[in-house]
Amino acid sequence: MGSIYGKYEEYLRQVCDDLRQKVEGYSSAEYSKSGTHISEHIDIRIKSDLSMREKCRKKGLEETAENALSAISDSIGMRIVCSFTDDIYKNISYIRSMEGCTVIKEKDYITHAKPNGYRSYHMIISLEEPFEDVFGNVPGRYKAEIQLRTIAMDSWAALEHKMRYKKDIKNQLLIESELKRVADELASCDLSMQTIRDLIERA
Ligand code: 0O2
Repeated sequence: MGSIYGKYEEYLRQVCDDLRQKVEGYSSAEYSKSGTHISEHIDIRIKSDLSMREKCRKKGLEETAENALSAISDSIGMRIVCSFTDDIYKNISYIRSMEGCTVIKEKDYITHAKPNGYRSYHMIISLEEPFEDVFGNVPGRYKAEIQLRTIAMDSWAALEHKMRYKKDIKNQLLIESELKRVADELASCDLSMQTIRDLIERA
């Protein structure tokens, strides 16, 4: 069986490169201006063929390139991890202003954390690119999901994600409430670290 992305796989790689260059370019420009890093690290990936097929099946969609690249929004996934909450919002403003970028959806799980304690800012964007998309348009449009988090939010999400796959364990409810407590404590630390940075900048 060939890749679900078919001939678009090559284009997806180029969209990833373009997005990475834009976001990293912004980071470098900010560093040159202020001497501080607006992001701690940036990851970008193309959803694997296997995961994309599984997602299509879960959503009751046929396993086609059209569905993978239009009905599903995270064939390209970027994560921007920042030291401070303010930096997340600076990156968001930059992404909104990027040339050829249209924001399709935003979810602020930082202001409105999920009930389990998950915090992150999610954006679904569409990028105009100089090659064909699944609808045959040139220039074409490609979707990407961007998750923006602090280091603390990222550590919590990584650990919680690992533990989510361990079913059939004892004390499930206690574990969930402890995870939520830790998420809230980390959020409080993020707030304190932001306040400390503001104090240092004002001093
Ligand atoms: P994976 O394996 O990480 O790719 P929607 O269709 O928009 O209503 P959806 O698709 O659940 O709802 O979107 P949402 O809530 O924006 O979540 C998308 C991604 O955010 C998830 O991708 C996770 O990566 C991450 N995420 C959301 N909630 C949680 C959470 O409670 N814990 C952790 N660790 N990550 C979370 P996938 O495709 O579900 O999973």
